Amino acid sequence: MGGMIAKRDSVKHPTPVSKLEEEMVNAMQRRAAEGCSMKSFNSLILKFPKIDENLRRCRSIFQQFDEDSNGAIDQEELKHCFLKLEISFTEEEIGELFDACDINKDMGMKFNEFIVLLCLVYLLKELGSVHGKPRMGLPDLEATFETLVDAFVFLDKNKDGYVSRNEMVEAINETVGEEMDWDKNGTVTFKEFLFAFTRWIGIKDNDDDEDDEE
Ligand SMILES: [Ca+2]
Ligand SMILES: [Ca+2]
Ligand SMILES: [Ca+2]
Repeated sequence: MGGMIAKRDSVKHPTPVSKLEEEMVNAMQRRAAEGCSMKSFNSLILKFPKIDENLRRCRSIFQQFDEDSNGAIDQEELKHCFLKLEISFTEEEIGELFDACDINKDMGMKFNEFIVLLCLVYLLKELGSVHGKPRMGLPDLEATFETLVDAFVFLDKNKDGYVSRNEMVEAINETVGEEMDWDKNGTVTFKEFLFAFTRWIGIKDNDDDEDDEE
């Protein structure tokens, strides 16, 4: 068990199961050291519509790289994809990324797996590029990835590069406590729930006279 200082989480530090996971954890810890601009779980939820829109738009990128249009990007197609985006990976790194993101193990990147893969690339290729500048030439998508990385850093309270179940529960507790329970009496009524929901999907209190596009 060992004499570790008491942490917020009682669980032991997970050990990375692969080199890729270790790189991901290191990248997240670096990002955590730089700080996080997300202030609440609620502010993340407020961004869901935008995230949704940008990720869906990514389908045309997917189709472009699915050269034989069979609905999946294979390893050869992925190599061409990185070439086109001017992202340099070794053969071995491409293989690792592919394996890690081929979640259903059918030897192809389906659209959802491809999104995961691109976001990992975004995270891992941060070193050696200027912070905040597009590094894949896909500014909208990269802004979305940045939000997702930021969200993860926000959730990872003890900054170990993993979001534990406790950290997730803590974030939800804060959201329920501070964002949904308006009268702070410890419970959320259906009315409060609905009200929070309108905010989450982006409906503001003055939606009618709003002409500024974000
Ligand atoms: Ca294909
Ligand atoms: Ca797959
Ligand atoms: Ca953590």
